[in-house]
Amino acid sequence: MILIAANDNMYAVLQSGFPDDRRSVALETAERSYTWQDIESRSSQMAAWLAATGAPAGSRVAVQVDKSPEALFLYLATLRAGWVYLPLNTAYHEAEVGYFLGDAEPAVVICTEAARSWCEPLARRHGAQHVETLESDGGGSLMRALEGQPGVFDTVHRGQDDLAAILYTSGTTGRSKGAMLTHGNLSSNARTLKACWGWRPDDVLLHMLPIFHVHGLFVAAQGALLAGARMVWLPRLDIELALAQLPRCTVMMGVPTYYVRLLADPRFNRESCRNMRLFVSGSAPLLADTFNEFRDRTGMTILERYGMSETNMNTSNPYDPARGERLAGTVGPALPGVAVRVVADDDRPVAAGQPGHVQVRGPNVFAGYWRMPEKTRAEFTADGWFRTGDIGVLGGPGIPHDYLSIVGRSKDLIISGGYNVYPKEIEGVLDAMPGVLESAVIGVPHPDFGESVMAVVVPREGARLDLAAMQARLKTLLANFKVPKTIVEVRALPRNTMGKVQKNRLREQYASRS
Ligand code: MCA
Ligand code: AMP
Repeated sequence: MILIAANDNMYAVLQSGFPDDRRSVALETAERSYTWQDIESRSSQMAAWLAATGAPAGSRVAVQVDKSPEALFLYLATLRAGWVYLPLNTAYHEAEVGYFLGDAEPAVVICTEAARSWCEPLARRHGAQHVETLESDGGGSLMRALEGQPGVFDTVHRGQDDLAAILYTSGTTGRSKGAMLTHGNLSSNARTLKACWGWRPDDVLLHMLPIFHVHGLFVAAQGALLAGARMVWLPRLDIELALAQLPRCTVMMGVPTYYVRLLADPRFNRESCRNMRLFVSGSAPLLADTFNEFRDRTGMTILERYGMSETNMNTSNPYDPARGERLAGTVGPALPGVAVRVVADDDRPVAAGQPGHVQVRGPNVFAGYWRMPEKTRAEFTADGWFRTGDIGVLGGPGIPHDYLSIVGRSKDLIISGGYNVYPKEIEGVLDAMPGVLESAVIGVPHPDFGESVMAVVVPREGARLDLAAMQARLKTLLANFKVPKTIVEVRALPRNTMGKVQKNRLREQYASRS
């Protein structure tokens, strides 16, 4: 008897959820609809093209393009070909992209027509053999290159531990790290979320998130694909379009800013949500005020969950009321199969209700940082727990003992509108500017983005700083969400007796300066 091992390729896993009738609609944009057959045949053509480049399975495809159905098919094609997907935020500038390409050495780079003039030479310099373009309307040289490629493709066999994607997350040292996610990481989390959040084939997901991050790609899009559910595919958060589409949708996911902006529109009400069964929030803390206002306005309770690029989703407030209440300010219990603990500096669990470092373990936890074995070792305990860098509490007054609340971060990180900004990176750029002696970058409360980036700079002796010119210069060097919304000049930074800058004092001082 010949035993054929199941294919653990994430595409094969997703495909197991596709409806039998491949002629039904999978995804719709304002312009057109795409069937499940379109997904199969388009991803086949792209996978066949990747395979025809001759680069071996495991090669990287770096993608910095605007959101489109074709961009999603490209991700699926990468899985099918057994390659590794490397999505990049469209806000990144040349210097930022250059770092990623140099580190990941992709064989193929896909960019926009507008970026080709700088991206192609950069990609070639770092060894890419193929650079093609993809536009938001589905045009571009990639689509022309697909002509003649077959509409069927045998998805390459991959094991649980084979790499599926690398997601770059900035680091507290200022150097970005590539989190290596395996097919097993992605499939275990997608299956768990499908069961926990009750995904159904008749769901309709309102998809407005970007697809270069875990939230929009793995949690939202893969959730719908695995359920065989339809997606209403919007290029970005657009409240006008959201209000028009919501009444026919059942599920929506967003970072807290999405809910803040929906609530800011008086037309958003119970009627808008008449078919909705699930609103998910994550990537940043959801304020209790937003949670409560949302409940009052719509009669629905946002489900907040907690995840990371390195781990996908770790915890979730319950979907099923029989399993417990959704509580404001908490991110709920660990997902089935995922273990969460809160520990002191010595890695021993703290008492219930006490704050400590959040650590996680499970099939969702990544395989390590790309080409950074030492950094990887440092982020895991001897017994295999991943150090998230978040400070949390399990339980507490009136909160079930297994519910986690994120109460702070041990990593110096700002989350602005769901995007992570590492102060160290911005400080490095500021400190290199003429006339700057030193700087401190902090997060301050912001009504729309939750937190926003602010810089406090100290001039060199006798130097005069032009703060507006510095901000303009930063805009050319850094992705827009990293650029400080405010820059202030001071004579000295507050320091403790060890000489360390006291960012908490700056945060208190500037708390109202968003
Ligand atoms: C845009 N701007 C921002 C941000 N986005 N500033 C600070 N923070 C931001 N997030 C700036 C632009 O530079 C511009 O400034 C001005 O705001 C308007 O830009 P625009 O592009 O029009 O903004 P927008 O389209 O309204 O975008 C805001 C947004 C977007 C909708 C909140 O940032 C977004 O979709 N965020 C979602 C991020 C996300 O998916 N995160 C998941 C990460 P100027 O006028 O000066 O040029 S995954 C994750 O964290 C983990 C795993 C998890 O748990 O999910
Ligand atoms: P990223 O590096 O983009 O994957 O961001 C992961 C970080 O986002 C986590 O380590 C947390 O600090 C934060 N985060 C994600 N979800 C939540 C949430 N629901 N509440 C608070 N912080 C969150």
